[in-house]
Amino acid sequence: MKFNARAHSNFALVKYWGKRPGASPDLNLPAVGSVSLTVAALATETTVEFADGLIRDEVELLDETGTPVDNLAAIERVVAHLDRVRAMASETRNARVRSQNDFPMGAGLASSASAFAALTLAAARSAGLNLDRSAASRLARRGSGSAARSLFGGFVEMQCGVQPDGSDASAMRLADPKHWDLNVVIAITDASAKAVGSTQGMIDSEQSAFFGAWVEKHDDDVKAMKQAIQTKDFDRLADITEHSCLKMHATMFTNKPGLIYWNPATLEAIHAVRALRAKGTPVCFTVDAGPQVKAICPAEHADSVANALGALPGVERVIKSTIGYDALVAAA
Ligand code: 2P0
Repeated sequence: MKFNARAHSNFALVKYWGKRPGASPDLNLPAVGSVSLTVAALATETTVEFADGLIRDEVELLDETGTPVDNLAAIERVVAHLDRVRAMASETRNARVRSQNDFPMGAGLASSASAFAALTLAAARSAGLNLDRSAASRLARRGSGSAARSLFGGFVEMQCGVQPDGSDASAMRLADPKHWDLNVVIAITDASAKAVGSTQGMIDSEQSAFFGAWVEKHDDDVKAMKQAIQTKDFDRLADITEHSCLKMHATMFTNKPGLIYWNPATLEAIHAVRALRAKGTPVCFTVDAGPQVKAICPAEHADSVANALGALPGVERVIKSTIGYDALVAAA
């Protein structure tokens, strides 16, 4: 059977950065938990069919214009994930995979989150597995840590877990998309693929002298963020979001050699967000493993935030998004 899945990207308010020490790389266990928002405007659609007569997996990755992406490392990551599904389902056949993002890949817009969430759902169903959301989230995590969160819409928590087999390291919904009408305004400052991927970036950051402090204080941020979401306390959400983002980047800056994903326009956009907030607009920023700035604000302020960020010289374009819903899968 052929299945098609669609999953949205997500941005962390409290970041995941770093792997659990000593854990198997294949389990991909995070060192810290995280809290994210699912992003409606960014999605991946993936079709998978395990079929007779294929001598190898046939993987076609398409960019937002429908052009095939020539990225061997990305294809190998997809095949490794298909191997996990095959092992779980006792499936011996190869698969045909077609996956398309509607946004730039590998540019700090969490393309691996939506991609591995969609691949997990489509591949699992095509192989005859009937996983609940929690099990699908754990499987998606092995493809990419942030993908575990993209199974769910709304406000999502990823728990880092303590079990050696990762059975408690999965994501769960904290609140429905309708709980709080926030928007994300994404300021694209450079859509090209980054030189250092997140996986390598976070492994390198573990050498930073600040990494221990990052892990030690992390649970406080997760707890405070969950309260801020529950009580819809925007000022608190803003403070924790910026704090978690800057702490994460501090572990990158203080690696040897330091990893700097930001460009001058990233910093311009950060200051522009802070200036808006100082003048009374409820808005905060976050930046992931790339140079794009994501501004988070109540929906009624999204147009003015988008206009302000779009007017900055180094901002190529802005994308406005509501909060996204659950990933979906259906027979194709
Ligand atoms: C996050 N990022 O919480 C953080 C913030 C980027 C910066 O999760 O190695 O691609 O595949 O598990 O999920 C990006 O890391 O890393 C990420 P892997 P992933 O969204």
